[in-house]
Amino acid sequence: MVGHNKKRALITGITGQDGYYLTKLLDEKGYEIFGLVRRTSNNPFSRFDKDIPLYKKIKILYGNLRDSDSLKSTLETARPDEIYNLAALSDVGISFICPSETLDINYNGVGRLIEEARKLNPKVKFYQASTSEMFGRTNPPQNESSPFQPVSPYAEAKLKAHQDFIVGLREKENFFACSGILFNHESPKRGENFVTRKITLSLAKIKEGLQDYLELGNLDARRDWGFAGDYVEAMWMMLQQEKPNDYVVSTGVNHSIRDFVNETAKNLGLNLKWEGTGTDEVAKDETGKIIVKINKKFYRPSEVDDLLGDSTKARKILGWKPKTTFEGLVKMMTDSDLEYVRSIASDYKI
Ligand code: NAP
Ligand code: F7E
Repeated sequence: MVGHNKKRALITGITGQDGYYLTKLLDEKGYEIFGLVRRTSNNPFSRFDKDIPLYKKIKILYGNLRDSDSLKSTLETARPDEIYNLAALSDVGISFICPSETLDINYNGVGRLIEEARKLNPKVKFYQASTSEMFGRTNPPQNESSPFQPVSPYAEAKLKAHQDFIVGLREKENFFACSGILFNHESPKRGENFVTRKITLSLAKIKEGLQDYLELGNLDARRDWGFAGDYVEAMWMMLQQEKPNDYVVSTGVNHSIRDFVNETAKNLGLNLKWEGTGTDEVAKDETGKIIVKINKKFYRPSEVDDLLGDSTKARKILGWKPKTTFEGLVKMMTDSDLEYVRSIASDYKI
């Protein structure tokens, strides 16, 4: 009998950063959790490695947003009350290299999932992982009324999904769908391809003598960085409202990539000094050794320069607010990476 009346949630993208924190939250709230997982050659559950009891609670269903049949059978097994669609090709830089795959997963995939879900249960509640990248070049601060000006295949596909399947079906067909327009959120579980984790991991390796220097692209871009653990709470809150709606989720404070490097370096006791400009800019340590340099390959064909979210609506209606500061976030990520690097250091030093 235990668990008989549990709410059922299906999480796509459960193996990603947000998938981990959302699973943790929904488990604490007593949900029965189903996870859509693509078959890959590597262990897809590395993010759960230190959390085996949590991992064991997930009912894993193999499938892919690119394959309607797999979504149909997943939904028939999971019979979810709530669906959290976190799956995506989420790397903006890679979306310029794979635009068709990006469109197929981030736009068509959302349509496939919603179509199958509504056939089975028209009353299902749907959360869509929308993004501040949809604002693109729009001047900060950005909120729900700001115009969208996407500048990457990633942002274009996410915006089309937001307009056609979330706003469109909600307004025309009364579908319970919410878009979380989330600004960048990070954590020790962030993919190493994203700039924050790349910085904390690389500087921790440099500090421990396992890496010579860090190469980055545009240091001037500004992002409103929050903690993923705080942001998944807003996702859940959206689906608990009486009426579906869209919400910006952000801290309201932004920093440049250079600021992120400086804050990480400060935590590691690396005293960095910046010299030069443009692609010749470098950061050196006290001995004059180059620690950070620019490599043009990390520049994007088009850049989003300045994101700063105004989350007044989420704060007022959902009662949500971020608990983690920029400084707290960087410290959390740096400490975690330093511990990790120290744990592998003996493998490197032969
Ligand atoms: P992430 O760590 O990159 O995770 C992406 C997830 O999507 C992974 O579990 C991945 O599975 C899965 N996936 C990719 N393609 C798939 C497919 N064809 N079928 C099924 N699953 C697929 O991303 P995240 O940072 O957790 O972000 C979660 C969502 O929020 C994404 O939709 C992202 O675009 C969006 N978002 C993120 C942020 C942010 O700052 N983190 C901000 C706004 C919006 P594999 O393990 O198999 O690769
Ligand atoms: O880049 C600059 C880069 O890849 C941030 C995704 O979760 O958040 C994320 O997208 C900035 C950009 O994240 C490097 O040019 C400099 O200006 O960490 P990122 P993103 O593109 O903001 C949004 C909200 C999402 O929705 C996405 O899914 O950093 N940058 N040098 C670099 N970026 C990377 N990755 N690597 C560099 O070496």
